[in-house]
Amino acid sequence: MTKASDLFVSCLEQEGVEYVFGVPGEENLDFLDSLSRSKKIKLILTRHEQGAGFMAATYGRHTGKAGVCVATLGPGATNLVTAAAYAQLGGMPMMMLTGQKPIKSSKQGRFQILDVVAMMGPLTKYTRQLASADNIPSRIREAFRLAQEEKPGAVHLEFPEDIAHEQTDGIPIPKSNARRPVADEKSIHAAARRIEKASSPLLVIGAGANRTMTSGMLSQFIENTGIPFVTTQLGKGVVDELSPKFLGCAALSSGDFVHRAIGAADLIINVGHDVIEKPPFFMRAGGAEVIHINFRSAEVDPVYFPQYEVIGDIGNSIWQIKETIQPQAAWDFASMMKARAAELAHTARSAHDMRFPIYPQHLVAQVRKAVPDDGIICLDNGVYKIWFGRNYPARAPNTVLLDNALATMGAGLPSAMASSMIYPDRKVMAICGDGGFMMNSQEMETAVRLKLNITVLILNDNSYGMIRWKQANMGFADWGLTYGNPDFVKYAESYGANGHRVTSAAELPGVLETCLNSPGVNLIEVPVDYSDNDPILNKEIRDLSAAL
Ligand SMILES: Cc1ncc(C[n+]2csc(CCOP(=O)(O)OP(=O)(O)O)c2C)c(N)n1
Ligand SMILES: [Mg+2]
Repeated sequence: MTKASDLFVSCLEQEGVEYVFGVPGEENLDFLDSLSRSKKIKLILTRHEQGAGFMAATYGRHTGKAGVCVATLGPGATNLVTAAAYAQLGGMPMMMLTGQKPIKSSKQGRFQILDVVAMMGPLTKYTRQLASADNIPSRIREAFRLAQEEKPGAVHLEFPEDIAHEQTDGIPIPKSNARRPVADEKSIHAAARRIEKASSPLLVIGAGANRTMTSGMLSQFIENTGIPFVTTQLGKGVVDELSPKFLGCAALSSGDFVHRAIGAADLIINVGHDVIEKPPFFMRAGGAEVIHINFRSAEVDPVYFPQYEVIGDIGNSIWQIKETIQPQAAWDFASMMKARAAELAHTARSAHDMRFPIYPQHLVAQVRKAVPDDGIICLDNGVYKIWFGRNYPARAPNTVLLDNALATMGAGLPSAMASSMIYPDRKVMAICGDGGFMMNSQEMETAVRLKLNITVLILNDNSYGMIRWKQANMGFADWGLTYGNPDFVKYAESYGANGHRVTSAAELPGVLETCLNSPGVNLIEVPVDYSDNDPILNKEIRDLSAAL
């Protein structure tokens, strides 16, 4: 016989779990004790459950294996809610474990008790209470299977205190090696023939294409056929964006050069489209036709009704189409290429803007120069996400981690921390607004304690800049969105991190270089001026691309 919490940990080991991130409570103490004896799994204690959840989700995003986080009942579980939504909407496999009072007999009334299983319902693919120790192996296997299967997402198990110290003769259930189904030949041929017939085909790469096997297949497809590509924000980096075939990332909703390029296509090969992202294009009657290539069939929408669908493993579908397609001399990409050339010329003009506080265009250019191609930047959520999405060429998958699904603030620092744990030999940078950073800044202590090597760049505009910009766009008065900040240099130092403040545009490259090459946690505060948002993002880009 085995103690239930020991069996739980053995099942996690069987799933290949390396870390459990979290903030345990009294109701998790049996689990914690069992975990202390594991030789394979490390506990990563955080300072807030949200930080643990964001780290676990990011672990899932990088590895494809569910990241695990633990919290207590009630308040611990409610603190995990945003991270659950982040993983669920963003397609990141994550398993949440929460404790609960004894379910068979409890003498504490309803103190701290919430129906956590029900609360997690809309936020997960699977949420269950472990009501018997005998069910632990099957529930855990099922939770991991669902978290990791397309579309990956969040799952939740509640492990009540009395069940945790039951005895059971259960044993872990081994993982099966199920393969994903592949698309059938007829749909492959229909797609290939349609692409051959097109005048100006274009590839759009979205969130679902960001999978290990897909990246190589898509790169080969583009190389062999010469068909250009654009990406959504979550498709960034799936294919090298310094490729001459890259036409841009749809970071703005409309009116950008990239939309001009999309408008020049008569056929869109839409790979890994996920409706959770703002659509990079809207279908209309008589407009460009669409081939939907995905793990699942297209969700019905008034602006999305693809004429062709290739359903099955995306990497395999792309490979199969590549094998049968005949690239056509008649394909015409001239208008698309013109839009891209105009965009590159426009971006280059402002890359060396030396005004201070820093302008975002200059900042993006300098960060790109400082970060190696395999370096990872993890963006929090604010105005700069648009500038990085548009202007930062990602060269490899998962080198730009951003959240264009839940688009939550507060994930920048935890996702950089998890990235650095998984890839200790790569340069990792969190890029946060002053608002987003402060939402989980307490994890600086965790980062220092774990001896992580990360750089945390904070863009200081003393405000919720993104909302202030939208407020101005909508013609409202500038009101209610500014605040004060701590002295970020002293703040960093109080955690045992290194603090730097950039005081001129010329200083930025040197400070970036120093921080990226120094061990430990390095924080850089950069004052930022967002006054170009309106003239450039709202006007200049629209006018220039409309005039093409
Ligand atoms: C958790 C959360 N709360 C609120 C928002 C709405 N929101 C989006 S961007 C933003 C402001 C971000 O401010 P900051 O982090 O300072 O970045 P900035 O835009 O100023 O560069 C807010 C409040 C959100 N996305 N997530
Ligand atoms: Mg700000």
